[in-house]
Amino acid sequence: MNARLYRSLYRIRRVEEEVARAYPTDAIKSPVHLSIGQEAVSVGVCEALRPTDIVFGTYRSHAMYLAKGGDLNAMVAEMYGKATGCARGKGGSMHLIDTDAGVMGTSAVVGTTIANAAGYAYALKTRRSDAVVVCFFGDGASEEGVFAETLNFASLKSLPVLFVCENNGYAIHTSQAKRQGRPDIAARAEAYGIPADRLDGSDVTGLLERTRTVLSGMRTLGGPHFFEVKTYRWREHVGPGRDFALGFRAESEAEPWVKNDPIPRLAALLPAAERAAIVQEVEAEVAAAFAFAEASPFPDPAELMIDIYQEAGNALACR
Ligand SMILES: Cc1ncc(C[n+]2csc(CCOP(=O)(O)OP(=O)(O)O)c2C)c(N)n1
Repeated sequence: MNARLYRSLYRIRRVEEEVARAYPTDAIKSPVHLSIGQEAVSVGVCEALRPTDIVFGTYRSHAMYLAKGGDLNAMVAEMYGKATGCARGKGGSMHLIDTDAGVMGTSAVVGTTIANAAGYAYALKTRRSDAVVVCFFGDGASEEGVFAETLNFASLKSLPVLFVCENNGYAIHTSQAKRQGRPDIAARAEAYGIPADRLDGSDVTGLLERTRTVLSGMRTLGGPHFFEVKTYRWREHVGPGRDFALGFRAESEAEPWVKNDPIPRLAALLPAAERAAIVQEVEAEVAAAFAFAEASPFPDPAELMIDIYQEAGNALACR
């Protein structure tokens, strides 16, 4: 299992480092919100999921998409605005989808997918499916009205949804302490009667084990669960760089998280040859994905009016 977790974490880290490298060349046609430093949350949780389980995420969801098995080539091509992208080049980094892998969607609008996830869980319950839905969102999203409304509804209807709040302590440049009267987000879930855990986002194995336990209960008994996972964003809110020079947070705050990075910690547990083989394989896969994106065509102009919403009265062009 260590090798599997290491591979998944290392792969996501390397993809995002390559995104950061490519970004200044303008090959990437959408803003990027990197998960670097937060990968273990997605990997720990998604490793416990079945292919038929469903995830919803935010604009910061490269890690979730890949951890759930989303197609790497299609993700990179999407960022490049190419026709081979997972949203045919129209959505960019913030709107990733791979329904075959159970990645239902991500959104630029803070909080949107919290309600989407509950809706999907409601449908699963109605169909008596034993699949579950996991919804990833940030601490800032917990300030949206839809958060409170959805927790209430999920509790009322006993929906099979695991809410995962990735609490990285910031919404853009504003710390949680400057935004929330009571920082204990898990307690808000408990107030709706939803059992909640407060977890460490650096502990990928602990996250995996806890998710497995919670999901086995959820598949048989139903009902929502809530994780508040403490984590830390290493890069700027949006873009490939660092933002410590802006003064809203100190680099010393990041240091313990960087020191506790699960990637080198897991690497140290693997035999050198096994680690080297994983690195070689991942490097080749990542390079191939960027080459695929580079070589892919841009969408045909005729695609502009396909798969979009139109005003009532006009035909909806849809595949
Ligand atoms: C409804 C809505 N309000 C405001 C914004 C602007 N906005 C974009 S990201 C963001 C911060 C959200 O922070 P958080 O939920 O903690 O997620 P993180 O970026 O830390 O992953 C805000 C306010 C938005 N995109 N959507």
